[in-house]
Amino acid sequence: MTCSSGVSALVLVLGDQLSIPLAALRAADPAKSVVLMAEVTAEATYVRHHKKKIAFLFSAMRHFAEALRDAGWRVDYVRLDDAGNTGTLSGETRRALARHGLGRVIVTHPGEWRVLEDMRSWPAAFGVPVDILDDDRFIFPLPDFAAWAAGRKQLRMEFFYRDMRRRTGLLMDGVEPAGGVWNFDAANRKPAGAGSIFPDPAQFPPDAITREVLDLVADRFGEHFGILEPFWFAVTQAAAEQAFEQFLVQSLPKFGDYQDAMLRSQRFLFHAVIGLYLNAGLLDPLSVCRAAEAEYRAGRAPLNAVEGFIRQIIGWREYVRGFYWLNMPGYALENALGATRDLPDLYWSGETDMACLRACIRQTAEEAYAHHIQRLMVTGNFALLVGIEPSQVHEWYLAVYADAYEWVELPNTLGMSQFADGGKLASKPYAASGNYIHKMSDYCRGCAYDVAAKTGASACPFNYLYWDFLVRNRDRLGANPRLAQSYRTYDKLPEARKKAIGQSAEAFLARL
Ligand code: FAD
Ligand code: DLZ
Ligand code: SF4
Repeated sequence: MTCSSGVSALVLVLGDQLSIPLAALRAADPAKSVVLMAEVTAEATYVRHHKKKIAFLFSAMRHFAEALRDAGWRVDYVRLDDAGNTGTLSGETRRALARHGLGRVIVTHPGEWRVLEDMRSWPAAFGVPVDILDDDRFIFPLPDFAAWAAGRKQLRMEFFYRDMRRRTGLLMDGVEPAGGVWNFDAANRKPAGAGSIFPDPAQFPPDAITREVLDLVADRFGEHFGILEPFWFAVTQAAAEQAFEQFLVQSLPKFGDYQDAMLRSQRFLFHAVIGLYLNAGLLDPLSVCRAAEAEYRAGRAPLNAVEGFIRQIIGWREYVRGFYWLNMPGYALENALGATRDLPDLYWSGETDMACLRACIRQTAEEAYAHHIQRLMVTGNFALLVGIEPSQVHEWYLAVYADAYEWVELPNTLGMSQFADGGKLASKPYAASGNYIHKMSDYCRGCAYDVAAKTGASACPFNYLYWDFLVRNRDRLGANPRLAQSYRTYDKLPEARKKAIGQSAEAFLARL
């Protein structure tokens, strides 16, 4: 994975590598090299990505190509509808090598196993060396993650996170964590109160480049999930930085407070809505963490908020990336709970009388965004309880969110949300009854079901599906100490209630 500096090469920049200091760009000589960027059907359709996600990436790619040209690079940009476009990354790389007579490819480590495997076949297929350089936009190199994981019986994010705090010096006072504790999550569980005012994330009207891309996406991917317009995402580094600055001022001070809350009229609450920018390379993870820490040090944001935000990025984000590469390719196939149900059509149509699911799916269609608890405790929780095959759940999450790439989406979906890895990532399944959703949201008020009712046709389905899930998976989950209390509670229920739970679940699942 090394490369002599400043060489002449074809530098391939992928759609989620839109960072000027990218490893592959640093390694090549701009005077003797050509940058290849290619819009290809295969990447837009291997899962049928949300229209807004494709539009965001194509527009950001086109803007990035301009920025590279301004920085002195020769850029060969292949548009989706260019004559001769082969529709694949390998096809476009092969064509570009021939077009420019170059004898080497340099690329930064891709975010997906599938793409890496493909690239590994290129030296033989193209007859030129292909240098795949470490992606040092991530803070923790992959070999270090493998070393960190080696010999540990169980991997847990919290210990990784503490090492990351020490490694980066973020929120450290000498060798001690700022404020004396590592994690302030206990302060971060407030349900959203009536009257709270939540700012919208920064929104940007489409410019001429984006307008052209929107027309292309409407024309070519009209059948894909999601609503294309209004489109307001940032598509340049400068605009993404502006969106982040706005978050720092407007929302960071309250970031922790309502992190787990859900409101039908407020889609973003105090979340940053920067996942799509970080993952495409328009924002740098370490820089955003340093900027957040500066807000705390200047007294403009409290420690619980800043610690919670930084933990998501140097903790969860880095952790799931290391975890993905450590466990692939087998991880994508795991199905520890033996779930076999097909993904119900309601995940695409949003047509259901369950108000929480309807709201989260509609929001996903409109924004290509839902925040973590909507993903985990509504759509994810439902898929877990009714036993949808994890690979189908994975495909859905990978397709519908603008920030979704397999390295981050797969561990979150398969591991955290569906417990399909049997507990490698999470210590217990995130299964919950309607009571949790009721406590953290205002969805239940407008629902056809009664969240207080436990069984029967009008009862909230989450209530009986929760128990049915535990009963169905007793042989796999019964020994989990974190579920012991739930199993004890179930066992103490009157037999008539247990029977009603089974009957309600059976009737619901048959209708599904
Ligand atoms: P905020 O809540 O404001 O958090 C700030 C940043 O922290 C995020 O932008 C993100 O970069 C990082 N972060 C927060 N939580 C996580 C996490 N669990 N894992 C990794 N990074 C995290 N995140 C993705 O970036 N891409 C995905 O495809 C994705 N799929 C998910 C699927 C499921 C089933 C679940 C439960 C979570 C998934 N997440 C994914 C994690 C999380 O939901 C999103 O990162 C977050 O909602 C993005 O919105 P935000 O930028 O407003 O985040
Ligand atoms: C997601 C995506 C889409 C929709 N289109 C392209 C594309 O046309 N060209 C490209 O280089 N990359 C695209 N991407 C991002 C890739 O899918 C991503 O680089 C890999 O999945 C690795 O993370
Ligand atoms: Fe969702 Fe149940 Fe509440 Fe309806 S009652 S919104 S199904 S949690």
